[in-house]
Amino acid sequence: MKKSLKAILALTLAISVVLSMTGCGGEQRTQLKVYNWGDYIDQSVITEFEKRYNIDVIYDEFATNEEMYAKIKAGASDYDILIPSEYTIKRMIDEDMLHKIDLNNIPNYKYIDDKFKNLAFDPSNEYSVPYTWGTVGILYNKTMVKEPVNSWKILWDEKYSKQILMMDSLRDSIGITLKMLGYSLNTKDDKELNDAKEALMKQKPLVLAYVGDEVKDKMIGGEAALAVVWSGDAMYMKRENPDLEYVVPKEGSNMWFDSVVIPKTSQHKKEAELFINFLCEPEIAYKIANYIGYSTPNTEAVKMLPEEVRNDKTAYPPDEELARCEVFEDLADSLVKYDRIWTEVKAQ
Ligand code: N2P
Repeated sequence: MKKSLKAILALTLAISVVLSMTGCGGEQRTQLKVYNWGDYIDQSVITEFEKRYNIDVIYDEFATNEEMYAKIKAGASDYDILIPSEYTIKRMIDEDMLHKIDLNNIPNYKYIDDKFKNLAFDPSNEYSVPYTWGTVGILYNKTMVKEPVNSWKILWDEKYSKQILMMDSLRDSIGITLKMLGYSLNTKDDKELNDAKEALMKQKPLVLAYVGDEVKDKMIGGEAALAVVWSGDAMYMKRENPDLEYVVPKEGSNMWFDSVVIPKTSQHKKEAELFINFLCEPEIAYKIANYIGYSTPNTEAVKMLPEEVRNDKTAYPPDEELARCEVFEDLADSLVKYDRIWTEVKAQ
């Protein structure tokens, strides 16, 4: 055999080995790239989706809306699915960053409670499908805090110095401070924002840490007395440590909605819609809600939850408590004011 022919044969063999190893050439599996909050799904449902539809899911996590938005805006990612909160969804709609979702491909959308449809951030339900919802509140350890907890002001009480955990999330931490002061958590007013900044600066020496998902281990382990948390995480922590209790303070708080969207970076819109429909399947929505602790907007999934969960006011609060809450709005150009405050508070 001539040398060159041998070389060609060897090369052909090498290419076919590589192709068979990567699964190319034959049945290539689609990869669906999902970008979601940390601790925000039951991984077993991902495995179930991959098996059922012969699709590989690449799953990444973020800690805040701002982190997720910056990554998508930078343009180097190719995610197919994101699960942001309402104010970030609004911003992404306005900036033409999202695909419209064809609800004809989401037959399980019928299980989503009407209460979670036609909300201000996506008034015609064109871009988002509800995933979870909840509130922001104070989680406290009843063995360390003996007085009644009903006001954000307790997070400024020197008695609890270095026993307070704040959220490392600018909208949430500035938002609850604005509520403590009696202002709207969507304010763009310079004086009100300055008052909030001063309050956060004053609070800083009392704060043990500004935390993300680590709040769960810390509060379950009794490392702090009080923490600002999301209701779903509160459900999870209360289950792990019965000394913990959750309250939405009397001054009011934030009610939020996290929904599934398809960014324009997606090359797999059909599979992304298949995934969204899968998430809306009652059994799947139930599994997720039961595992992560967050409230589900899926009417059938709620019915499957244990009675003590369905009746727990932390996850399913009474209407009068929600009436005290405000939903975050996209701040557009005024976001830089919040950004500056947060950088200053953290840097001090
Ligand atoms: C889960 C974060 C939930 C976000 N770790 C609440 N909007």
